[in-house]
Amino acid sequence: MPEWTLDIDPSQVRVLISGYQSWSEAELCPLTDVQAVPLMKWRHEQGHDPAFLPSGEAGVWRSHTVLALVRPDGGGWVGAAKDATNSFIHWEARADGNRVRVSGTVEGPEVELTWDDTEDVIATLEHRTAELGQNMHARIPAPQRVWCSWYSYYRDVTLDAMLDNARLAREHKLPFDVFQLDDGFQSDLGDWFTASDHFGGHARDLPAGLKELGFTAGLWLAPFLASPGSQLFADHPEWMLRGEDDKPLPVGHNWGGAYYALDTTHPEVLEWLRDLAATVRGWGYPYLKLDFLYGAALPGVRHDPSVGRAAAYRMGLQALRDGAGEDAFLLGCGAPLASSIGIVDAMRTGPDVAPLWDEESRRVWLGDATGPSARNALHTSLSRWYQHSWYQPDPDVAICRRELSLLSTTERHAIAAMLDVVGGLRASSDPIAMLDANGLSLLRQCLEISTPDRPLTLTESFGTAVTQFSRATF
Ligand code: 9PG
Repeated sequence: MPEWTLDIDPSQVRVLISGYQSWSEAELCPLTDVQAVPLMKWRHEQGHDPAFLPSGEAGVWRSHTVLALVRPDGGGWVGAAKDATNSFIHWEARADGNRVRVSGTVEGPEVELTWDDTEDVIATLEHRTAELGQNMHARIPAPQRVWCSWYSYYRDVTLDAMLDNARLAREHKLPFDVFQLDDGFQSDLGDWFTASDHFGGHARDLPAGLKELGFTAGLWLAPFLASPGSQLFADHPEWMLRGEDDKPLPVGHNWGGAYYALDTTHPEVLEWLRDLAATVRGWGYPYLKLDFLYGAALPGVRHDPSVGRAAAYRMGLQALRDGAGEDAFLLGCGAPLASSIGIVDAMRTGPDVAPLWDEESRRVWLGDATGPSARNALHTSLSRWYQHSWYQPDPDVAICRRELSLLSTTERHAIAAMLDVVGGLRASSDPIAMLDANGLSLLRQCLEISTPDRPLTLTESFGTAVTQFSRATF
């Protein structure tokens, strides 16, 4: 395990960490602070790597893939890795008296770690993460402008609501590329081919109508999950990732209870995943939002015990890519970040946006900043600006409506500004009928792709924006 001892007073240093998956916190904090760990243990898997949780000790910070220490003059140290294809990279920085100790550990096949002493942390982090992106053959297609059903209809989405919004978007000449149906169309988690009672049709009925209106059809799936009540689980209990007790491993709590994950080292599971992606592609969905992907990467007992969990994740993701086709647009979500480079086209880079600014009780008192809120989404996506060289970042939706929202005008504009700074995908979920003239004009602004969209070299002002949005200011 490579270790470094730095002769610097820990109180003079800030640490930039990146959490494990999309929803995990990324932040710039004083090294002497405490890295929060969710008090509710059932929240651990959903926002963290349970095998590498924050320690909860003051002055100890854990990060995935990259870690940076920043002095007040902007110089400092950057830890990164040359490859993350089949390995997880765990960094830890620890205040130790008048010094700081750093360690880097590789879980999986050995890969080369880099450790730079630099005058310019931002430039070095950009350089090292770009190198990682190149080594893993990052896919960085044109950014898409997406209407997504989740943040207004949630699980009650209907076929009619999708088509009504698409029609109105066309009438108002809103420049969306994709209309994406989210969670709620399917009968159960894992039972993607049968419709829910309320959807009012079948997911395969939607793409033709969208195409007529000039939009690409997008579909949400949580392809690695199965609920205990699903037909998928009843038919194939042997496909599940298991715990040491040989029972299917609960990998989170949502949809009213616990759910399981597929074991992506099982050849039949890989075949199922290829078939799933190919089938929905055949329905007319070339854009897929692949969610809750972390499930396949959790520690557990697998069909093929010789495959590490990072490699197991990658096999599952590759099967989806193979089924969807090279030209499909894949958006990762709830996904181990570096492990997805080269397979996904875009990645949700923060927790969900919500029509409220902050949920302080959960973030501060329960130690869980992975929950949905505009503040958590902004904060984390901004702290991951360098992931531009890994895929198109998706900082999640703008919220331009005034109805069904607790956001103030300033807060709505803060989200719009963040989307412009982060770049990548531009998305909205507002029912178009709810937007007045101001709402429509803000939405148009949010859908505008700035030129150049991706800051190839960071300007000073961008660095300042990241710093301003750091925890100290919030
Ligand atoms: C659909 C949603 C939307 C959304 C995704 C994801 O930790 N959690 O319990 C948790 C639940 C839902 C969630 C994220 C975390 O949202 O990010 O855009 O697709 O699923 O269910």
